[in-house]
Formats: sequence, structure tokens, C-alpha cells
Amino acid sequence: MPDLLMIGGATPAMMERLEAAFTIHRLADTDLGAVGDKITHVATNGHDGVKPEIMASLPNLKMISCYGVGYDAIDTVEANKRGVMVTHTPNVLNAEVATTAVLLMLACYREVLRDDAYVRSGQWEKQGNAPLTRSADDQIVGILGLGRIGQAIADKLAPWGTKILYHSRSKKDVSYTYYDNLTNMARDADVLICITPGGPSTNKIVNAEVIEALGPEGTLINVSRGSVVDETALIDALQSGKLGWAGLDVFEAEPHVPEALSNLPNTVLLPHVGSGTVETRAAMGALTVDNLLQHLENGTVKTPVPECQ
Ligand code: NAP
Ligand code: 8YV
Repeated sequence: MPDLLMIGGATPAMMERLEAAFTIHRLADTDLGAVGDKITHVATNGHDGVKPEIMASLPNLKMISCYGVGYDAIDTVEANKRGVMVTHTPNVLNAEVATTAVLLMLACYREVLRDDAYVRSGQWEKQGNAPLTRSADDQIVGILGLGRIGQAIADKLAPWGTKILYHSRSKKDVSYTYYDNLTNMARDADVLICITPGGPSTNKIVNAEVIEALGPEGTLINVSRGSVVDETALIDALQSGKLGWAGLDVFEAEPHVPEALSNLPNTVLLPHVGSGTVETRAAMGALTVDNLLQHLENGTVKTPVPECQ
């Protein structure tokens, strides 16, 4: 059987199918100096990716299958140079990640965490009704990255009477308002939802200027990658009142989350669970394995990353 290097975990359903087709080497238990030249396939995820030193120790690598749509942790330029196919899991997680973005937005607007604490601490009984919150209906939402998930977010927000603005590299054939300048969009929006890929081209594009343009009544939602937002500028703006609220699923140095963010009352923080339901992870896992097995069978794959198409 061909040899597969497993970086990170996999579900039991994925393992059952992989073990029937490959000899599995788990990165943590493997001496790549000894077996690296046998490895032809890698299964990894969007967080761990494939570190350059690992890729360099696999001279006969043919394919990398990523459990996740974002593949900024994999050097696709190097993979292409070496003729290594890279696949990911687009589309099967669009609705779930969109739900997470909307959930964060609603939690910020309706102060779900504050009010939950109000009930649990007995304050409701002692002090009476909780302070009022803001309505999430009829808001202006700017989507940074109107791709597959960005469109799913716009679809989920439609019943809330939301006006959609968007900024991406190119204008789309949609009825929403396009901005070629992110700061201008942030200035016109009540909420900015980030859902671009990570990597150098989006590194800290949500900077102090964009955050301040969103303003004291503004809400920033990030379900893309921590690298997209300047976290230091974000903390400063939340602490000083230059930004109203932030709902974050992703952080610069995951799983570390700065204490300053955890201490703020105007944040809602999730541990990178945008796609993290049993149903969606099963679909992502199935596609991750489908790509590997199809590549073994006939050298083709279902969902190559754009650079490998
Ligand atoms: P996609 O379909 O490729 O859409 C990406 C969008 O980002 C496109 O609209 C693209 O614009 C835009 N974009 C790319 N580079 C940009 C730049 N430099 N400036 C402005 N806009 C830029 O990707 P997707 O499937 O929606 O996924 C998007 C990302 O979400 C993933 O790469 C991943 O990082 C993140 N994600 C997070 C989670 C989570 O658990 N939190 C789960 C899944 C995905 P053009 O169309 O004009 O090129
Ligand atoms: C995954 C993600 O949790 O698909 C992505 O890009 O960020 C998430 O769905 C991540 O890839 C880790 O597996």
C-alpha cells in the first residue's frame, strides 16, 4: 500500500477509509529522515498545513489533501514547482461558516453573553430587567471577500432586511454595492464581516484606518483568518471606544488569544469553530478522503486548489 503522512487529526470515518488504502504514518510518531522518501500523499488541515521543512523531507510527494477550504498554511508555489497536487474542501462548509458569522453578529448586537451572565448570576432577580440592546435588523453589512462563503453570508442575512456592501479584488455580477476601497466601505457599514483567505495579500488589510472608519457604533466580525485583522489595532480600538464590538472566530496566534481581548466586555470569542459541526466536518472529511482515493486510482482529484487546476 502507498504511504500517507497524517498531519493533525482525522475523524474515525476518515481513518477507516484511509487505513484501507494507505499505510498511515502519523507525523508525531514518524522519523521523516527514515521514511520521508516513501511518502507519496499527505493529509493535513488548514491550521497545520505542511511546514516547509516537512515538504522538503518528502522527495516523492505527489499530493496534499487539506481538510479545510483555506490553504494559506501550505506553500502552493513550492508544491506547484515540484508537481505536487494540492486539494481543499470548498463549498461543503459554506452554509455552516455563514451561520457562524451571523451568530457572532447577532451575539454582539443582542449582547447574548452579557444577558446570559445576568440570568446566571441572579442579577435579574436582584436588580430587575437587563439593559436594552441594539436591534440587528435592517443593518448595513460590508462583506470583505464576496466569494463562496461571503455569498452564503449575504443569503443568510437577507431575511434580516440587511443592506449588503462588499469589497473584493474584482466586482461581481450581483445587486450589492461594490467598493474598490475597503476603508470607504467600512465607513458606510454598520458591520464589517471578514471572509477572505489568509496569506500575504490579505495580511492585516483590516488595519487601524479601516477599524476607525467602522467607528464607535461599528461591529467587526472575523471568520476568515487571524492574519487578516491587525489584532493590536483592534484591541486598541475596542479599549478606547473607537470601535464598538468584535465577534471573532479566528486569531493571529491560535490557539493563543490575547488576555486583553478576553477581558473586554464588547467581544464575543469563539475557538475557530466556523465549520465545527458534526455534519459539516463529516462532509469535509469525506471530501478530503475522496480526493486522496481518486488521486490513487487515476491521478485526478475532485477539488484542486486554484493554483493546481
Ligand atoms: P473564495 O470563494 O475563494 O472567496 C474568497 C473571497 O476573498 C473572494 O471574493 C476574493 O475576491 C476575496 N479576496 C481574496 N483576496 C483578496 C484581497 N487581497 N483583497 C480583497 N478581497 C480578496 O473562498 P471561500 O471558500 O469563501 O473561503 C474564504 C476563506 O474563509 C478561506 O480561505 C478561509 O481562510 C476562511 N474560512 C474560515 C473558516 C472558519 O472556520 N473560520 C472556515 C472556512 C473558511 P475575488 O473573487 O475578487 O478574487
Ligand atoms: C477548519 C477552516 O477548521 O476550512 C477552513 O479554512 O478554517 C476550517 O474549516 C480548518 O481548516 C482546520 O481544519
